[in-house]
Amino acid sequence: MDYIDLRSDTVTRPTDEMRQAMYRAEVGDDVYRDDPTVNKLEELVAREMGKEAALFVASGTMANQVAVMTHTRRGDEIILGENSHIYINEVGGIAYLAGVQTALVTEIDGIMDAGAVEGKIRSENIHFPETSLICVENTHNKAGGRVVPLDAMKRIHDVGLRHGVPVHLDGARIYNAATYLGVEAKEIAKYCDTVNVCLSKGLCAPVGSVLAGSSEFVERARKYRKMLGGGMRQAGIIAAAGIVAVEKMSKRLDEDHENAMLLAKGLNALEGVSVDVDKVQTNLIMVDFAGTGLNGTQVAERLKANGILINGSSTSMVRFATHLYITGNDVNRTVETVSRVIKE
Ligand code: TLP
Repeated sequence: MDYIDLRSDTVTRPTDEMRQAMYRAEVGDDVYRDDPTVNKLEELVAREMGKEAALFVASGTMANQVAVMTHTRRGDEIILGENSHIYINEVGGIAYLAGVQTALVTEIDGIMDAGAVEGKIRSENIHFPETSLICVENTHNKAGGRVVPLDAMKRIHDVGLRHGVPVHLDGARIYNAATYLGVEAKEIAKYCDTVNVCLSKGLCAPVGSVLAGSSEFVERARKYRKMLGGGMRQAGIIAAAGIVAVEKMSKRLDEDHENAMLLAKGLNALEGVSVDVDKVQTNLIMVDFAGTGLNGTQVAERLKANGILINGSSTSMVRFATHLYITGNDVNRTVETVSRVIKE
């Protein structure tokens, strides 16, 4: 059965154009820096982000982890959102790999208050760890794809500048944020020192993320990537799809955002289901099934039996994600099916 797959935008398969590009890709050994397609992708993303250089890595998690390892020393403290992907969803890598501890800031709709961030910066004291990094996430996954506005990004960056602490942006979905704001991605990335850009989410590439920053930073990051086993050889095969992702797929995300809004409105109109429609900005929506008496896993099981996939959850809140392979018809079918299964 061909499912309507709303679990994540990571489920997107490569487009035909990507498969053609992968087939034709010129390749070399990227550990020797000989792979022209990887080099082209890295230059492209560096340019797009307004940074000097970039590094192609296996995943968003690897990009974030390499970034934290490169920015910090063991025993340092980093400031990040208590609902951030780096803190919640990266298997404790920052503790295990980078050996850092965390100072957590509460986000409201994905946004950390700059004053709260500043309040977490450690002063000089024999007892204190050193604050060596601030991490921001835009769009914010757990907040339901919320966009951190440019002025909020700037305020946090200014805090970093005042205290000599770099800012890393988990921009896994930076193109969704840029699409929503109607700006180029570099307008967002200018408020960070380094940025993770995921190619394999809404941009549909099969694999990969790119970590962009200064040339000096990327040189050091390259070594950590190698340490983690991420020195890939003929990686141009996958980088080729990444080039299509950045050049083409980053330009059509407004369709996903429109479908997310349609889905949000459709579901919110159902008895017992609620979505805060005013909060929907990009391709992720948070749906609350509390009024149906079902939890996310129960809804997921019923939908699966009807050809629709969502991630289960022990609470009543479930995230739905739209992407290239979710059409307007799929949205209608999803709303109809949800309306039916919650009454079963
Ligand atoms: N997010 C995945 C899951 O891990 C939750 C998803 O389905 O949304 N930063 C952000 C903001 C992310 O949302 C993700 C993936 C990553 C980093 C990690 O990327 P990958 O999965 O490539 O390691």
